Amino acid sequence: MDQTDAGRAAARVADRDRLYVDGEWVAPLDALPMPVQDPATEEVVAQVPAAGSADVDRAVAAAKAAFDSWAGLSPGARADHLDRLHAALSARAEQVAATIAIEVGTPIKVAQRVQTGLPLTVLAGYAARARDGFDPETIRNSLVVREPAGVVGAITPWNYPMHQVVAKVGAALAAGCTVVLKPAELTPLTAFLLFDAIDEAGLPHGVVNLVTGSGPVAGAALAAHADVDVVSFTGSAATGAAISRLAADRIARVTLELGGKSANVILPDADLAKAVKVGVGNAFLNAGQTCTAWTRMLVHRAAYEEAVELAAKASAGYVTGDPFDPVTRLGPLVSERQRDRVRTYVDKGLADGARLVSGGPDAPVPARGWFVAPTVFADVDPDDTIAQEEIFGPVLSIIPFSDDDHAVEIANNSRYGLAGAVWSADEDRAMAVARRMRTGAVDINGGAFNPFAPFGGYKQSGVGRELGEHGLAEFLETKTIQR
Ligand code: TXE
Repeated sequence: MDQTDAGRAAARVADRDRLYVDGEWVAPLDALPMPVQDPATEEVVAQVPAAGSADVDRAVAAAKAAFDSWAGLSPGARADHLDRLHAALSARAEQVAATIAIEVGTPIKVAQRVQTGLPLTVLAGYAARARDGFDPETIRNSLVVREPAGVVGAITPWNYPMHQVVAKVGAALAAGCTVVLKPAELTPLTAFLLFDAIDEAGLPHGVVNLVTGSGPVAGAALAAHADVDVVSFTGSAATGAAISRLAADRIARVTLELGGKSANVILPDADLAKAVKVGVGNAFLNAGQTCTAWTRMLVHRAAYEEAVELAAKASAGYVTGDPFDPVTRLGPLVSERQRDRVRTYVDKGLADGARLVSGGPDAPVPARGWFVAPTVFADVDPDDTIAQEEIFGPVLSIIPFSDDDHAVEIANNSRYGLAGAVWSADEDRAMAVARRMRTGAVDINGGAFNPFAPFGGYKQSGVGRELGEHGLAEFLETKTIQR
């Protein structure tokens, strides 16, 4: 057994033929088997159920039946349950990271730190938050209380399969809601591990339920379900719009975390080497399959050619390969479809006349697995397809600007508004640019991601916020009691 086989073995991947409903692993009512593939080997590693609407109905009924007693528990008692879940999930951390490396293709070290460590931090945070309780507010003669919003339908994508699930489930449970989760069909194995932990932690029956299956069948049935009060979705803008339409007929609350095309603005007085290095790392994290990725690097003309050279060199230094090889920094794309999609964008960049400075269609990649070489384009027109559409692959576009106003104009020339960055030796100047960017988050000089601060988008990047107090608010109703 070589090193990569040993790494894969830690995931202990097996077929799963049950769903988790009403506190038990149950046989599906009308499921077909659905394959899960390892994008680095292209092999089918497991089969899981692709459930139909009858299974969604049964799971929603269980969540509805459990709601009153879960909502009626004290927040402290809910915190005890979340603490037990945190302990059970922590005990599986190594298995979770290896499973994510297998089904997403994330390099194992990133899978451990970002894909596994981060959700554990978020879950611990929500347990602690529930323990603090929800004190009523007094406004003149009124008492304003916050109450759980009801049954939550959570629909999640494949790029950060544990984090995106925990951001929803942790907040919903802390708030007193009950949940049905429909995870992405490409990465259901991570969700099964969470539910193994839920089962071990002994959460009350029906409080949290798992239905695996396709988006158009199980996902749509959940979003359209009359007894789902809140639909919490992360994924593409097109699917987010479809889900909003399904929820609109019954006026259900919808929160959407969608795509991005974030700008990394490097002002002329910035530490250029650092800004470019961190910027390339951000754009290529998880093979570029990150909604907040800074996929547009905006550089002042005075430093532009130097930045292009630095970025090309950094990109060429990325080792592409098996996620379980410790030297790998760039794994495969999650699926053959995603790989083909990214290749199409690279071809489009060339056809539109962008200057290829690293990677591209002819750069070598492993023969087996759905790889795309890390690719950097310079001289990208801000209106070009590769500067406008979310590619979701390791493709960086570098764009020159002439002054701060011009940088802001290019940064905001996007239908998205999820994240971004500004680099400058002058913090006031960076802050002024950050404030003008129409986006849900901006990092100044490499400020680190804060999992307790609100996360979400302007414009077509979404509706609502996740994480921290703002994320919790999406799962709470507000009631005014006059006295
Ligand atoms: O996403 P989908 P896909 C972007 C990224 C990527 C593109 C396509 O640009 O290249 O989307 O990815 C469920 N009713 N992001 O096709 O379709 C589906 O089963 C209800 C950005 O994989 O949005 C899965 O659970 N549910 C992003 C989830 O939606 C439906 C993360 C996401 O899948 C459904 C992922 C339907 N009709 C992709 N159709 C981010 N914001 O991080 C699908 N689903």
